[in-house]
Amino acid sequence: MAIKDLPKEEYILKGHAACPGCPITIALRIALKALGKKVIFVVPASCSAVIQALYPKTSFAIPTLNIAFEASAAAASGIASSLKVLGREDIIPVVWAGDGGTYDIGLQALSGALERQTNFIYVCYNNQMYSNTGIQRSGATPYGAWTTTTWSGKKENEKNFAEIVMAHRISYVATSTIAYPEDLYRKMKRAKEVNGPRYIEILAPCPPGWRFDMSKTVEMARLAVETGAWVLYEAIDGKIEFNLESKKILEGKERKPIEEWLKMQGRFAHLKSEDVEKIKKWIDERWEYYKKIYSVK
Ligand SMILES: Cc1ncc(C[n+]2csc(CCOP(=O)(O)OP(=O)(O)O)c2C)c(N)n1
Ligand code: SF4
Repeated sequence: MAIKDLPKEEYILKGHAACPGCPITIALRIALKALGKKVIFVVPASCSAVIQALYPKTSFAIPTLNIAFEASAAAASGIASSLKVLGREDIIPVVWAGDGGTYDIGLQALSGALERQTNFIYVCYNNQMYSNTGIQRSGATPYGAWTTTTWSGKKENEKNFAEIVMAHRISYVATSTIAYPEDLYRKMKRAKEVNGPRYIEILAPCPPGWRFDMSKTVEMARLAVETGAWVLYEAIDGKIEFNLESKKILEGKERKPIEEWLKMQGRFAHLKSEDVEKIKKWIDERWEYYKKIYSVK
């Protein structure tokens, strides 16, 4: 499917309050084209809560519950139960949360909802920091990145969050990014068709937070995949399949040097060569691990 073949319906309207070049609105447009309007969105505190515009106006043409930062998966569980009682399981509760609301503060509620096999879709758009409150580090911030709480660069690596979700043994887990809209659309469609908990994580490069020009959002996301800093895969009933460029890399295509991705971002401008070596090692180790999974068929 080409971009021009995506449904014409728009559920994110003009007049939203996102920064120019914001990856969230790109992701939202594609996701909602796949999901359609029979959804109830649950949005914790985040840029997505702000993007909707100021009450009583909204740019979201879908029912949306804005909820406390830590409570999104719990709220979605309540909605899923209510829809079951009402016999309206054709409507899907969808959590739309940032990485701060997912990797850190929302993890307990998410884990509980996954354990209970809640019938919902959880989407984490991962911009690798807390953007809305002014760029603080999160559990998704990569090693070395500048944020307002890691002035000399973060000292820890990011969590592999999708793998934490997979450990709950749910039917569908996928990673995606806005540079591959057809892949994101397909994964959202697939998630829509499955029952039980479904998790999709979207890498979302944020121009002010990562410090790059707003015209480069899509390029930044594509380069993350081509350099191996981000991996595209889906786990269907626990079996992992790698997708597109990531699959090619596993089959022998050379990754682009990680330096190409790092040097496009002001947040890595201070890195010393030993920091770059640490990042390379971390990424190499991850790919070695993926190779092992991939070769066990
Ligand atoms: C319990 C609680 N702690 C902190 C905050 C302040 N807060 C609001 S939005 C936000 C950042 C959210 O980051 P993330 O989930 O990554 O979404 P993004 O802002 O990147 O879209 C924080 C810390 C809050 N609203 N509630
Ligand atoms: S700070 Fe980043 S994620 Fe938030 S609205 Fe602006 S571009 Fe989007």
